[in-house]
Amino acid sequence: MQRQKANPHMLPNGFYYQAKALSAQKSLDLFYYLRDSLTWQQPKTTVFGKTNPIPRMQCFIADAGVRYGYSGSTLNVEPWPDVLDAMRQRLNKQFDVGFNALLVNLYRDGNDCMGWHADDEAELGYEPIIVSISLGAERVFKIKHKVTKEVTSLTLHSGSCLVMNGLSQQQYLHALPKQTRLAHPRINLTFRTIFQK
Ligand SMILES: O=C(O)CCC(=O)C(=O)O
Repeated sequence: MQRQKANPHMLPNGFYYQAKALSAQKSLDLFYYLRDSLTWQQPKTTVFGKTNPIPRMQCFIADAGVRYGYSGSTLNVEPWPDVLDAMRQRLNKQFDVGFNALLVNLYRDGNDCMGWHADDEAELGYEPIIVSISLGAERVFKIKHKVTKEVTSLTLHSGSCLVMNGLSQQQYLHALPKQTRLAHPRINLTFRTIFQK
């Protein structure tokens, strides 16, 4: 398997990275506000017949009536806090989309992680646009081509914005691996459009 460290300007097709989408102070303020005010859940998933809590905390925020089945569990839906509603409205204008949902992940330290997956659920549509904002500790994000298995690594900085669109979910998997020596927490916001069945 080939590996390469990404130049953020040379990411695989469908991935775009902006390191400083939010200022350092705004990112920090938002991190603490969300950590302390959101209602966090730790859903369970079943893999190969074994049921375990996922290795991170989550909060799913969405418009009324929007549901999201995620790895076999349905998340409770929380209303939009003003600060995140304002952010989604800015992003809706910037990307000319209509985000109606936001999945928030809290990685308490480097033991929390997300395994290889693609956000390719039918309710996200064929070529979804997902905007991912990082707050707090820097983490390594990995992108793997489904056929060639080539892996690209990208460091996600606090205040950064990663956009995944086009065929990114069809052609690639992505993951946030453990970094066991990391003691600091991180919050990730992924704005999505969910089409109800
Ligand atoms: O925390 C991250 O940056 C990864 C989030 C992610 O992969 C997802 O929400 O699908």
